[in-house]
Amino acid sequence: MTNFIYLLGPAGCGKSTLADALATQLSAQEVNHLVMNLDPGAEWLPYTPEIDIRTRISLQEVMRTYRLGPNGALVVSVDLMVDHLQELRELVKARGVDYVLVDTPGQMELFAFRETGVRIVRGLGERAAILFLMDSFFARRASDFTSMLMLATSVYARFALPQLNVLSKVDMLEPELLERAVRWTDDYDALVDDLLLEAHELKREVSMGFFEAVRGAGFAGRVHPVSALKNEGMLELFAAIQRALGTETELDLQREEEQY
Ligand SMILES: Nc1nc2c(ncn2[C@@H]2O[C@H](COP(=O)(O)OP(=O)(O)O)[C@@H](O)[C@H]2O)c(=O)[nH]1
Ligand SMILES: [Mg+2]
Repeated sequence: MTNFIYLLGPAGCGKSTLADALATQLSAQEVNHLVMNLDPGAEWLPYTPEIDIRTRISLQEVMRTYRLGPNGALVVSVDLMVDHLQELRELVKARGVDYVLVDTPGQMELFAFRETGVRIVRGLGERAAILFLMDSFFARRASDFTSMLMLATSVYARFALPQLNVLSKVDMLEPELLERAVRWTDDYDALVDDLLLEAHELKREVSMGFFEAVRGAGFAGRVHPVSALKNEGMLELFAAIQRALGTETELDLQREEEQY
């Protein structure tokens, strides 16, 4: 059965770059996969998608037809994707791959917070997981990090699928800050301690509210640090994906054991 892995996260958090790096990892492990681009507005991609929504929906054409600017046209383009669902499903089926890496629109709200996203995810196949990317830029301050966890939680609430939170671009983060961010998700007390140190009172209060919501939802778990640029953390991330989907094989388990 085909497993769909959706890469989701705010604009510029590194979805497309990670899709490329993860695809390289799967090739190295000889895992049968393909990459699908569902961003109709992508001007350039770091990989060549086997299935590409841009060959079916043209942003320029939508702008002309509906007399819209680029932002409005993007909203319409994403909504139009639903009409291509059947076709996408057949394309995937014909390829018979084990994994489909799905790159989603640069602006996550178009996909994550519109009905279209949920319909596409439900319609493509039931074996699916979400990678929610949090840019390392937001791991510099406990309040920013908590806001990202809140966003991750709201995505989780919408899709209700196995979800891994990925800390992207860790090559941009000093080792001690990376360690601290991972600790925040291992031990929420550490996160609360740092939240309480925030100078801005209103921010502190709002962040504590977010934190309670995140803890209440109870899914967030440990962040998975990666650098798509430096190809770091890919093996571990794929192992975590397999665990989340329950698709790990004996060989994978062996490989993981060798890692430690
Ligand atoms: N330093 C660093 N930059 C990255 C990494 N991944 C992506 N980027 C950069 O972040 C920017 C946005 O990446 P992109 O994959 O297009 O983000 P998307 O909008 O989420 O698809 C690009 O300039 C990438 O080169 C990474 O692991 N490390
Ligand atoms: Mg992208």
